[in-house]
Amino acid sequence: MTTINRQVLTLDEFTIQQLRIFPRATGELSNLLRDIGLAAKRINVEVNKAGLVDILGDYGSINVQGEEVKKLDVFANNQLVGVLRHGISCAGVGSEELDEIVVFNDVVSNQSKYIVLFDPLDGSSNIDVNVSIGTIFSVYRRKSELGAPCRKEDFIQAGINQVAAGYIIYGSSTMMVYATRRGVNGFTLDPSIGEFCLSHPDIKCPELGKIYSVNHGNFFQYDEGVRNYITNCQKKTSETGGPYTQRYIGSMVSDVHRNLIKGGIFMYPGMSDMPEGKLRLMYECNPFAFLLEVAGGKATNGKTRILDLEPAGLHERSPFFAGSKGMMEELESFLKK
Ligand code: P6P
Repeated sequence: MTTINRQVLTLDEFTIQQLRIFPRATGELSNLLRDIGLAAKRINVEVNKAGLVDILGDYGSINVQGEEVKKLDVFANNQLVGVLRHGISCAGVGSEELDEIVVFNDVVSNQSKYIVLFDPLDGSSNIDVNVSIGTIFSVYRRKSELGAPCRKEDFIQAGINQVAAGYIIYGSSTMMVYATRRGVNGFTLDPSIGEFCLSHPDIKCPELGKIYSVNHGNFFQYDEGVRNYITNCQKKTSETGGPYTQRYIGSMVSDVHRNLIKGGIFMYPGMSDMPEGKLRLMYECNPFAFLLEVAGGKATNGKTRILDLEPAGLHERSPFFAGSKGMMEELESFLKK
């Protein structure tokens, strides 16, 4: 009797299963998430070859297929724009790579009720040292009327309005993790079948943790409350036993993913010469804040809940503190002093 492989749900099967639970759903969001998964699979192929670029030809050169080899973040951006433009669920996109929004403005796209913001390849400076990097995305329902092209105000919305948000981490394995209001689920790419398979159902961020993530190189540029909290992390044993440990990869997707799974706090504070910090509100802070809150964590700018911040533009920055609820509350007690 041959044993049949344990049946695991693929991303497609999972999103369709969710549709069966909500018969009134149009399926647009499920289609959109599958489109992002398709773009991620194509990006994954190129990211995995990154080390070979010198062999295959430098960026900007012409490869054996006669195509120009693009910088990976430009390639990733083009994959996401292309798949979403040719899908049936997205009216337009905003990208870390593009100054302005891209309005798809065709009959089908204009009828689509969603818009997507993304950082196509966050941490791409880590590629040439083979550190894990990622794609971060954020989905909103448009505010403008269906049938007309989407507009800038469809993109400038507070994070609390997000319908879905998530990331793909191109690491030792490639995972797509996304949240809707129903929960956070993680899918690991099975290269043998080329499908994302449900590997981490209903992810919850542990309420307490032992990991704190921050760039110590900027320590003396942080506010006093932040410095006092970091010093506290170095002194105290965590409630979960043992001293805190410092883990910082310098790739947001990798650092936040680890802390989501294991428990921990990630900080990119404002600094004396960059009071708003480095991370972008619309396509780095908001998606992770939404996902972490659905998973039971918290995310603030040090004063205000990230999801309550009213953005003024596509590319504004925000200080970012996020992770385990208990650790965030401990941080807040230091920031209030
Ligand atoms: P620093 C990568 O460039 C990035 O945008 C995030 O992925 C990462 O968390 C942060 O910058 C690291 O910045 O200043 O600590 O190198």
